[in-house]
Amino acid sequence: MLSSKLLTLVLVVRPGRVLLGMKKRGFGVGKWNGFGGKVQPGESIEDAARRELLEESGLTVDALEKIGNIKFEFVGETELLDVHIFRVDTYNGEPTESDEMRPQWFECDKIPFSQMWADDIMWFPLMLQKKKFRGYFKFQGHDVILSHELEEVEEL
Ligand code: 8OG
Repeated sequence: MLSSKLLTLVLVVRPGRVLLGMKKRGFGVGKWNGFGGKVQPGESIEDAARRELLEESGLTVDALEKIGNIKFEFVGETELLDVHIFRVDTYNGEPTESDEMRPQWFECDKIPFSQMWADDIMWFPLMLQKKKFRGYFKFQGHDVILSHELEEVEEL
């Protein structure tokens, strides 16, 4: 049976632009991504999202909107990643490089999907349109999607 691990992912959006970070180490190294990581024991998912956003980008936020939930299976691994995705439109502070991430703004029509997780190109358009979604992706290694489901939902 598959166990699952809770993770967060925060996308910071300004009109026409999205903030991504180049992952400098660990899981997903070399890919542009939002900010996030593992939920710690005793921590709420939203608190974990705020903490990781601050640690990795230097930004603080008032309101986080939950916009997606995607579960990832990696063939041969027993742990499912249960990623809770938030969108942020208002923040405090200036994006600052951390040990883990180098932040950079991208125009929404120049998002570097070829240097991102392969699933992102499928759900970023929904996220940018503020549509909520649920998904399931089955990966072979870190680059190949064997199967997936993705649906827009009213509520998460
Ligand atoms: O703590 P760690 O860096 O290992 O957390 C992994 C981060 O990567 C976390 O924010 C969730 C995120 N993430 C995945 N899979 C995918 C994916 O397929 N696409 C994107 N955009 N992010 C992902 O774990």
